[in-house]
Amino acid sequence: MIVIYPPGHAQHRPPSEIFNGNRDAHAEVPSRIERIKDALAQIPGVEFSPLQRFPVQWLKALHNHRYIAYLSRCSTTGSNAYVYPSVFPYAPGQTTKHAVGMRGQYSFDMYTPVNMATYQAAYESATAALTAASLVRQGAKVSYALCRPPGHHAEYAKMGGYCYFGNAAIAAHYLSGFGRVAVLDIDVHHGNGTQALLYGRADVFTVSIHGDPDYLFPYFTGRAHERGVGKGMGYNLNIPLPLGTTDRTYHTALGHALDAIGGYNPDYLVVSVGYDAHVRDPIGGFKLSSSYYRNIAQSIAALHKPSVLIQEGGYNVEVLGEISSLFAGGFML
Ligand code: SP5
Ligand code: ZN
Repeated sequence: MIVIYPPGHAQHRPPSEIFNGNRDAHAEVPSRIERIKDALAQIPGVEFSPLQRFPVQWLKALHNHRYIAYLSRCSTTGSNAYVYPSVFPYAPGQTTKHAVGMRGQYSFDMYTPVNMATYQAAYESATAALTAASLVRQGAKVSYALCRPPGHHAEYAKMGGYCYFGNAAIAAHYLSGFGRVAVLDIDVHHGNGTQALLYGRADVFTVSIHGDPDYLFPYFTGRAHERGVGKGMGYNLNIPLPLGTTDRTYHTALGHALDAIGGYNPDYLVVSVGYDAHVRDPIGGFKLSSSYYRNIAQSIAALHKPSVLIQEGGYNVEVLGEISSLFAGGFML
């Protein structure tokens, strides 16, 4: 397994997220990825490989160029202070040049602030995903991009859910130039961004297992009736599960997801790996055990597809080392 680590992530450290008018400690902290990196470094058969350079065109393939330019401009402010949205567009398609307005124009929540380090970190995170994809295209069986910030909530022109660029969708789009691609998202939250960025496509099959949006972020998407649009109809599969879901229930859903992916018969697999369905995650609400993560990995690896693992969520820093070891180890069994 080849692991890609984006060093710039550590400069992006939002202090807080705004929830119901309160400033809560931000869950998406740098130590998450440090713990995972340290754990993976202990595993025989894991090697680290540096970030390769990819031009911004790879971001523009899936994101609005003005959105990218906005994030890029935020990196030139010379201020370490994080800015948050206050006012959101009140009708579809509305735009503004006002700094306060733009924060809302390019966001869908108040959990995902920006400072001068955010663009570089998010760009490197996407680059880690692209590097991992290129290594698999060149023949590696499995690569693991330690993406931070995460990506699966980022929309075409909006940040949200701690995400800025759609790392998994970007990697999938890259690989779609070389064959059919399936994306499997096991983060506990619905990957609304991945879904939206790939919704009209039949050359990328997107599957997500997640907490029922009636009870969990991102609330507005992730329902089973969302199956794609146009040529992409039938190439998006959502499997929502109730809060409190255990290993047993999850395993049935995972079986359905893997059967569907096997039927699609992709040349490449992209896995959005979140560890926030773990029983000790502070925001997930599922009850998966640590040892079951080895089982999940083994089941996915049994598809025998060249696979790119993309880090998404997982917020209990105390257990991320253990879970990621079991997951990476399970993939290499
Ligand atoms: C990538 C990823 O996993 N993003 C998840 C974003 C979900 N954030 C939800 C934040 C929940 C707010 N905290 C509630 C505190 C109640 N006291
Ligand atoms: Zn998540």
